[in-house]
Amino acid sequence: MARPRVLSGIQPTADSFHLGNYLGALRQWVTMQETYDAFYCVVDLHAITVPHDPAELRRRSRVAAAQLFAAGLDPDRCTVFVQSHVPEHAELAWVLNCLTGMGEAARMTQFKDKSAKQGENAASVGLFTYPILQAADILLYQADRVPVGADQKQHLELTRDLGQRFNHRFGETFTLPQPHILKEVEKITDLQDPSAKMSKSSSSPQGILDVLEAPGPLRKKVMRAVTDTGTEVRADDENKPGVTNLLRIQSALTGTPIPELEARYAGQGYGTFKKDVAEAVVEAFTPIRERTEKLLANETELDRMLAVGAGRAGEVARRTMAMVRDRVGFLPRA
Ligand code: AQP
Repeated sequence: MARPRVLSGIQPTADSFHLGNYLGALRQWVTMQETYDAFYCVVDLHAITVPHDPAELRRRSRVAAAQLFAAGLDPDRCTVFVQSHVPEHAELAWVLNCLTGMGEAARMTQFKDKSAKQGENAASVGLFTYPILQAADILLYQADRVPVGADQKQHLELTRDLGQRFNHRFGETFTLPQPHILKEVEKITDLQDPSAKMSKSSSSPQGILDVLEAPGPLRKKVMRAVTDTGTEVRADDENKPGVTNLLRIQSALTGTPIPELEARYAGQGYGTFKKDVAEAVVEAFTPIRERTEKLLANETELDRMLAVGAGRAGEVARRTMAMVRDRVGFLPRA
């Protein structure tokens, strides 16, 4: 029997992925390559929905791809590619744009948040239609599952609605995807503001742990993470959101259940606990950083790996788009 298909993407909008990306997405990508027919992309088309510098985008796209391979994605087990190498993403997005209501798109909270930051009139139409491009990414590969963090739930619902609408109007074409969200790591929060998600665009440098960061600063940031005035290491989202976030991080990184961690640090205060969290982070990130540096040292080989991925992704994308063109009523090219 064919393996179920998985698709997920990540934006090349920073010089490094952060712990939220790693636990909420990347680590699951690595696990899922074993049991799924997995497609993972560096979504550079999404990255230009906000103002960008071309040279920086090129550099960050390679850094993103290198981190994916360094985190354990194996080109023999899954397909890793750059979104703009497969033009069908943009083509399908156009078709889906024409099926999306203005009000429907306007309800997307990520657009509201991001455009509020830029000033409503400064935000691009591309930022507005971002979720529709994301729907195209997913539907193009007929994905059964999409591993994401909690922030992407609403976009996944839109994807299902658009897929269903297309199927209803033009005949069965798309698989409707299910989100794949791990409850324990669906929202890693900012170390300085545990009410907000850890985020490259809105976290302060002290609030975010970067995968490519050196051990020294990583340790310092964890030690300075906001906790609360008590001393008890206990999971309690309401009263101890900072400690709870650190417990989630340590539990996810070491595979130790939270109650076991609570028992281990009983009566010890925050110091030892934070030190151990910092070590767990450094231990997880160091090999990824070292492998990323090696991969980036040979750009030709990295670009070749991405070309192989684009070749495989393109085959699937072309098959879906041929069907879409026909169903929509576009004239075949003689
Ligand atoms: N804090 C988080 N906790 C859990 N999962 C998270 N993800 C992001 N932040 C967290 C997941 O990472 C994947 C890649 O996301 P992206 O490239 O779309 O980046 P993002 O969501 O835009 O990440 P940021 O840091 O929040 O960037 P900005 O600030 O630009 O919006 C997704 O699966 C996401 O759920």
